[in-house]
Amino acid sequence: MKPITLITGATAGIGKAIAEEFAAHGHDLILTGRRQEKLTQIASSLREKGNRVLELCFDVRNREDVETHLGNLPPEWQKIDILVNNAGLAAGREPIHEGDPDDWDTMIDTNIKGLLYVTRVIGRGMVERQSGHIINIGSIAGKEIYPDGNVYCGTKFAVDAISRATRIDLVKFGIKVTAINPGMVETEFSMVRFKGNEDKAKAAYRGYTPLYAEDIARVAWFAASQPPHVCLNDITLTCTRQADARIIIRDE
Ligand code: NDP
Ligand code: 8X3
Repeated sequence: MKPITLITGATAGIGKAIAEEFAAHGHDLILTGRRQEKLTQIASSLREKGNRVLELCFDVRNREDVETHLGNLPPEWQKIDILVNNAGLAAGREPIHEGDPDDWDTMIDTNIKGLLYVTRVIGRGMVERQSGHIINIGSIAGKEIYPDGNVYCGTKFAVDAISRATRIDLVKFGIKVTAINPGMVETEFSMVRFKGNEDKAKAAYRGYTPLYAEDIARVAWFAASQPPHVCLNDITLTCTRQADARIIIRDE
């Protein structure tokens, strides 16, 4: 039996790149996201390369859907070795008094509550089997705050805390928990954050070479491929031009 990896938010960006990386290393994959068309495209291209793929289209914010889809997996897909909690987003970037509460709800419901719903269902099976690895995609925004990052940073600080707490709860079952905290990665992230404003989205990556989704995927694979007695707990990475959550050296 090949190892099974479940990746949330695998229709784009970091999740898609992790799917491709783990597929290249022979894993069977459960891929989730809300966009069925994208899921089908990615799953088909991986199947063409010989990987077994299960596509599940649902919104991680919907607890019932999470439990229905992930709590009733076909028997051959139930023994999940690695869970990558990647689905997430930033919505808006404004000072706190100008923020849109609907954006706050979206970020809190996706980045925190969605991650919790998925972890609870998949974690139960890992506990029963006394093995597994949970990889949470946090952010540098979960290590340091920056101007107008308020609620997004709050959700990623929560991911940082939840990752550490999950490790404490599950260590006795032999389950690894790794948090990967990237700085700026060029994906659909900024188009989503700035609600389709291409100028603002492009400006986020202008004048320097940011991280790419494949860089995060390589690091995720590095964490996943350590021997059983080694757990990489917490990895923060940035592109070389980025020093922390605020300082990026851009060309003039
Ligand atoms: P993308 O926008 O490219 O991808 C986000 C993925 O999350 C998509 O597959 C999307 O799928 C999925 N997603 C979003 N909301 C939901 C939802 N409610 N239910 C299910 N899936 C959802 O962004 P990234 O790849 O950059 O982001 C991935 C993760 O990495 C996020 O957690 C983000 O916070 C984090 N991150 C990103 C950084 C960056 O600079 N890009 C840096 C640090 C961390 P669909 O739309 O099909 O549902
Ligand atoms: C995404 C990176 O710096 O925009 O988590 O918050 S940042």
